Amino acid sequence: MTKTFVIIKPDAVAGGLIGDILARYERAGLRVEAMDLRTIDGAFADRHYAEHVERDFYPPLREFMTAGPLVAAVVAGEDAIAKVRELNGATDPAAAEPGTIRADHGASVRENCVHGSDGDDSAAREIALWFPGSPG
Ligand code: 3AN
Repeated sequence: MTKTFVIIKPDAVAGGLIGDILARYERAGLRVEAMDLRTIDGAFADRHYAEHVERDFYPPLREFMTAGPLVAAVVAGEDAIAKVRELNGATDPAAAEPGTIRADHGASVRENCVHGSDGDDSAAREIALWFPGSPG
């Protein structure tokens, strides 16, 4: 049993895709353990994307991620980290496998609907950042 951290990004929330995306995770046998609709500020985005803050693509990503509400969630199950990343698809929706969330709904590398932790360490770090006080 593992846990991962998921964001349903502002583009997907605005597009009415919360239910579709959560249904895909649940149909894969995963379960939502914590979930919150919230709008984050730039300082919080900088903490989540600490490894990207110096990158050229970061300022517009920061703008996008703070522009409206997103859904933050802890998703749990067997191989949760890998399963979520498989369901999400490649970062670039144009390169994502057919049937993945990003292939079906993503508009661009930036506006790609979802985030999923990329490993055990990032999952633990992100769960602690977004849901402090949760058992992790
Ligand atoms: P993933 O979310 O697929 O693990 P990361 O961690 O490499 O991808 O990138 C984090 C986020 O940064 C991506 N989800 C995407 O929104 C954005 N991003 C990554 N690379 C680029 C890029 N070259 N141009 C624009 N946005 C990018």
